[in-house]
Amino acid sequence: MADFQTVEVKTDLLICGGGMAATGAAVEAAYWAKQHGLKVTLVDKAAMDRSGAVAMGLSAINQYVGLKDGQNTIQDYVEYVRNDLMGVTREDLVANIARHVDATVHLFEKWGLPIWKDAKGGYVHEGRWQLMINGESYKVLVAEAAKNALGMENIIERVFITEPLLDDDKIAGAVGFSVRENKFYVFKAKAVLVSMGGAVHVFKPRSVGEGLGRSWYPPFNSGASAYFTLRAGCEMTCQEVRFIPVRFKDAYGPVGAWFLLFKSRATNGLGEDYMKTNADELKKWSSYGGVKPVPANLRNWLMMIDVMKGKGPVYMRTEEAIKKISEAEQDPKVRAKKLKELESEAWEDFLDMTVSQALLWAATNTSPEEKPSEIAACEPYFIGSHSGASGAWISGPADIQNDASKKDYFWGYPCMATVPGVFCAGDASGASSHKFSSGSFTEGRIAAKAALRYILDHKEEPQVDEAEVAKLKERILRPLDLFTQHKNASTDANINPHYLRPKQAMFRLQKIMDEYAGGVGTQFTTSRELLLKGLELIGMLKTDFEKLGAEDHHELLRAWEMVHRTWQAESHIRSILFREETRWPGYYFRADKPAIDEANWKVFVNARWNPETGDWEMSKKPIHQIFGTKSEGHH
Ligand code: SFD
Ligand code: AMP
Repeated sequence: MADFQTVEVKTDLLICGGGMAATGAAVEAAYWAKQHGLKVTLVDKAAMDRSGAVAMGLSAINQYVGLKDGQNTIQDYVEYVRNDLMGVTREDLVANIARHVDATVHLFEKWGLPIWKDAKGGYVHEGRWQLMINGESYKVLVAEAAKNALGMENIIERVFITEPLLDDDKIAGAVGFSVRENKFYVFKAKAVLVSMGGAVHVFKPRSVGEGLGRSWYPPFNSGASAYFTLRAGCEMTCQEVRFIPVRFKDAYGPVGAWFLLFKSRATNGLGEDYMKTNADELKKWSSYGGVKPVPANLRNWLMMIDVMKGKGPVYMRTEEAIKKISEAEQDPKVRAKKLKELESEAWEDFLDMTVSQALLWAATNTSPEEKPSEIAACEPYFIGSHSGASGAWISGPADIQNDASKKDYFWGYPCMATVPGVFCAGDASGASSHKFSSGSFTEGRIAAKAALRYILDHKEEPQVDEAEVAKLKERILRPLDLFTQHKNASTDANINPHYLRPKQAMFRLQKIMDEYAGGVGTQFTTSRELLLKGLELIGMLKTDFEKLGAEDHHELLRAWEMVHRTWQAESHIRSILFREETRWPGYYFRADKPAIDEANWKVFVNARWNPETGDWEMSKKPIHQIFGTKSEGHH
């Protein structure tokens, strides 16, 4: 067997991941742990300074409620999220983050994040909830805060968390391996905070060939949160709610600044504004078609209708928007200055968070003030923190509930999943969309505080079955052994009867998802029969995973990332299959159930893999409205 030393780490709270939620958790946990003499350990598969979704930086903070300035109320935010997700949201979770998120943003500013200011010293808003930042170093900055709080001696980088460890029906820790050294890690913990992001490259991406690997959400988000919680036996929710963002085509530059800050239109190839020409379609989608802003999936859908009719390409009218703003200035000198300013803001928007979009502009001689740029719907992503909703089913807070919701949504510790001791935040927790970077950090703080409270209430040391650990070690390192043993069986190491390389497994998964589960290649359309066939093929892929081969540490990471992604894929298919309606056209369309069905399906779809039987358990969970709607006044 591959010669890996076993390293045992005993801790109280194990934070898995080093992204926005995990750094928030580290800052908060350090504070409470010091008071109670508890140990907190953070493990990231990469280097925290540039790991996860915010690696490249961001140009906006997308959740800021502005409670103190009376700009908005918590109910306003809850309504916004409820409408955007076509009625499917946990209002207790959304509100809990919304009431704390402003304080997080103020901390970011204190730590040195430059937030744009207007002439009066107020924040410059991109839209109602979004603030503009100079955010190239956003991640470095929050990582620094986490490191200062926790101390480097409690942070382990470049270790890939692979599997949960259980003590009967509660969590006992996790195992993983170093991606640099021959070390296998066994973490024993009283509570584990899962914050390992969402999942990318489950579906075939639009970028193939020379562009392969590019995506909007980062490829390093590879389904670890979903896998970990599923394998621990946690109930999951909204696993059918994928996110398909509209992005600048081919390099995935975000559109928010263009739509909201620059107030740009998007038009089809004939110059028509599809939001206007296709507006009648909105009436088909219950009351959600009439809300403002139009839900993200419906905005996608109105655009896709034109694409399917052959009315593409679709353009972001950057030249028109810039002209309109600069021409509002009467003085030619002021106008020229404004034009320069807008031009540099446009480039910075991409340079702050999607550098390759700026490169693509340069490479295609695109000056945004002169010509429009193509936009397109991306491949589907799993991201509980943006406009998707997939993740673990977690307890809400005690105090934001009504009688009915308290029964279904509260089991003692905010952010705790249905398996005792497992806490989730950011992309890892479901049904609380629109947290983004600031809300994920905030949820990490909430989860960490609750996890430490749980540890104080449950002091017993976790019992770990050492025989089980030995088995896991053998299984996790097996791809290295398989490769070493058999690599000379053929002349090309990629084509070998004894093993499958992770990249080949990736192509197979992506082809299955694209063709059977509604990817780009099928215009996001699927049906019961297609899904059933997809499930059969996923089953075979999972069998073949026993034969994954890996040449080195890095490829071992790739191998396990594929296993993780595939579990996300399977729970997605099972959840779309279970929900017999089309609720989010523009995210996916069930051709055999083409309408929304408020009477039967205004519910959460939950999925659980039973670790004892290996069976999947699907269920409906009620949606409780805790906050009112504007017309009824505030509750
Ligand atoms: O414009 C393991 N996001 C935006 N949020 C904003 O607030 N403003 C924006 O401008 C945003 N935009 C945006 C965004 C993301 C991206 C990629 C782009 C643009 C191009 C969204 C936020 O970034 C997102 O909501 C949060 O980052 C989510 O936080 P979290 O913690 O759930 O995920 P993470 O930050 O990616 O961190 C994941 C961590 O887990 C590690 N990890 N560690 C150990 N073992 C394993 N097996 C692991 N697997 C993963 C990762 O290394 C990482 O540290 S805009 O488009 O809307
Ligand atoms: P994006 O760059 O698309 O991720 O958008 C950033 C933020 O702006 C997110 O909160 C989006 O939900 C929001 N947003 C983007 N486009 C629009 C739009 N056309 N109308 C309303 N909100 C939008």
